[in-house]
Amino acid sequence: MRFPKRGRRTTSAAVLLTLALAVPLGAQATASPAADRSRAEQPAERQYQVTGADTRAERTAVADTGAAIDEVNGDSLVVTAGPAEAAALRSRGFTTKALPDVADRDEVLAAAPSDYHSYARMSAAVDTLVRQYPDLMSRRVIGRSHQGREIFAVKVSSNVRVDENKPEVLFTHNMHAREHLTTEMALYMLREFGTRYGSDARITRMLDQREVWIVPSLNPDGKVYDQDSGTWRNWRKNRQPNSGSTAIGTDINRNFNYRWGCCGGSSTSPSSQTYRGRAAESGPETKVIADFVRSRVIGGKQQITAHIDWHTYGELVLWPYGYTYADTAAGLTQDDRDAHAAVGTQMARSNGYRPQQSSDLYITDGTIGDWMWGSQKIFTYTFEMYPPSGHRDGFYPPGSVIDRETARNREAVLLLLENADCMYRSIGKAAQYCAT
Ligand code: 0X9
Ligand code: CA
Ligand code: ZN
Repeated sequence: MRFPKRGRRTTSAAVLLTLALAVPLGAQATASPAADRSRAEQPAERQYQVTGADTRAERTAVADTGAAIDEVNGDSLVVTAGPAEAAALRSRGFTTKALPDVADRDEVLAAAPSDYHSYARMSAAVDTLVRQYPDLMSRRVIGRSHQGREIFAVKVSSNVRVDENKPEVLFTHNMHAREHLTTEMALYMLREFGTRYGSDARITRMLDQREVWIVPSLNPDGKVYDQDSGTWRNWRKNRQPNSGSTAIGTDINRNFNYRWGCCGGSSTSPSSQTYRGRAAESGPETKVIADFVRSRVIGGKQQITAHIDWHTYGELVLWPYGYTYADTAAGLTQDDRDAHAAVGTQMARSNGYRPQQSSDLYITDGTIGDWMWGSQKIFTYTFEMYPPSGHRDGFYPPGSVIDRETARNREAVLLLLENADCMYRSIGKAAQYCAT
């Protein structure tokens, strides 16, 4: 990721003062708040361009150092790594080139933190929508983050106060802190459902026949940390301390309890971007969403049939598994794989993203997608939103793209909802799998 030069300096004296006050006392000896911050939290964490890795096996070797792969561009990758991961990359024969430093970010990024809803503004916007459409939307706190913030779900359906017998569809957003466009995607969907119910035939039908759950932020602590100081911090993980280490955070998307840590797709090191946590579901945010999904098993039957976990970036539609290169594996038959691929490909045709199995990128383990399918048999997709790999906007595109890039996924969302009553219809096997 390269950052556009913008001549704009947004760091006001007030912001600098706030930052200085937010820094732990022991770290205040040096002059620059940005330097203090990175010394106190994640020393010298930065993005690198890595060359020499052009196969999925080599990308998995890169990921195995504990670096987070942010981009795949042919034989060149962009990763976020600390010094240990960068050294490991070099010792394995990869070439690393440092990209512009995190501390300079506020001067060069196209997006200002105020271009995106903060957690507080997002929560207020959701409250307004729920008040505006009380028969269609309700908000429920499903648990709390490490720092005690509310993780909430919005249910959207006709007759919303009654738990009806309709296929349920789940959308989770912003598990990775810096992926702010995904929270905007949640707000877009809520606005679209609210304003079009009763006038748009497809939306009306879907909200009559499905119960939709939208979780706009799975990682409120990380979002606040990344956005609310006035300068972006390129933060990914949650904000949970790790005992025996000064490094903060667990990667929620390596912390789920299906083949957790099995396959070299996550790190045991707390300083890594892909730290898997001390145990599966050790991250409170992981447990909150897993408990919520388990709570949707009623009379022995999982009510949720389909799920999208929204991320940025790369413009991809991904399906399970991530822990293995194999197309089929335990609990994932050829028909399961084919139905995932059929609906995934349809959705990708509608938004222009690239459809593929998750492990085609690189091996990951303990992800939400592998757990959703492996443990709950919920059809599940990871969407990597705008921009495409190699684009300078990276995790922080300017606010001017939000409307276009959220509306771009309207059709994909409707396609998933329309298939959610019988995902196997997409491969012509409704009679075999969905007879009632
Ligand atoms: O590595 C990740 O967690 C995701 N990419 S991101 O750049 N947003 O961090 C991809 C996860 C895909 N894996 C599965 N769905 N199994
Ligand atoms: Ca129900
Ligand atoms: Zn992500």
